[in-house]
Amino acid sequence: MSDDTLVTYELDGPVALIGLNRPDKRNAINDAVVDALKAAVLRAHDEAHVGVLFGHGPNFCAGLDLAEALARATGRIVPPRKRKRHNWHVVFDEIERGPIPFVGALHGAVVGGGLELAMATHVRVCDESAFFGLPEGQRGIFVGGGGTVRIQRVVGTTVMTDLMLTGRLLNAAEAMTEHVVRYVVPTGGALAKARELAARIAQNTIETNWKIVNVLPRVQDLSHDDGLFVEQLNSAMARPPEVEQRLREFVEGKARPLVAPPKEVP
Ligand code: 1HE
Repeated sequence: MSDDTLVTYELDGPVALIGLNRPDKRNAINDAVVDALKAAVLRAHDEAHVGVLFGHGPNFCAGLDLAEALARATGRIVPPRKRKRHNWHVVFDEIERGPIPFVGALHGAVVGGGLELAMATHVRVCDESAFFGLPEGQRGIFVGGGGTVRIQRVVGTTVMTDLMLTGRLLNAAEAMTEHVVRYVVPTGGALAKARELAARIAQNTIETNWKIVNVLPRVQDLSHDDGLFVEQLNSAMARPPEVEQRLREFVEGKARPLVAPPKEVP
């Protein structure tokens, strides 16, 4: 069951807009939020070509709900009798390795589990208000939303260890340097930029988008030989008819031009 007030869902043409909606608690993630997020993500898989994930209010997400974590630590929430796969892992994997790409629109706090969630999205935009960190060390806990895998692979062990041991926060520019985000925009502009990027991504074929988000992370984990083999299998997969149409459009000079690079070199 999911609570659709905790996570909003809106379809804008081919783009699903999914918003964490618990601003009074800085969009901290409790079990009900994870369930609602899962429902929204699965709905987007069925209805949309691209998803945008954002936070309502002044923050993206303050991570794990520490009040619920305390209730669990003190036995007020009884753990399930069977050890199931961690629900965060299940949902974040649905985002990262599902059928459609996700764009993350980040602002304010993007910390702890909030950063882990953000890193499950494929293209990440932040505004200048955003700050990033892993305060788990200060709370006496450890990352549990896939951060050891997703964050460490992007920023490297040195940076992640520093973030976790010292509790250091990164600003937007530093997050850009560490590849946590790919776009930085003025404060208040992250969602608009994410929607612009999502609309552009939605113009790719569904098939290519699926390959980009599913083949790349898996090949990253393979040897050189196995990676090339998987690449060959995927590029030789049966192509839907729209591929021929797109190739023809280019050959006949009717294709959309490539996106122009910025004029100024940063
Ligand atoms: C929360 C949470 C939360 C806020 N769980 N309730 N995450 C953290 O260690 C970050 C904890 N949060 C903060 O450091 C700050 O709240 C913020 C920097 C994000 C925002 O500061 P601020 O001044 O805007 O808000 P606030 O006054 O600190 O909090 C407002 C309310 O949100 C307050 O509740 P209220 O009922 O007293 O109004 C806070 O208690 C509540 N709140 N953050 C629960 N996280 C699967 S492993 C993942 C492990 C982790 O994510 S560890 C990192 C957890």
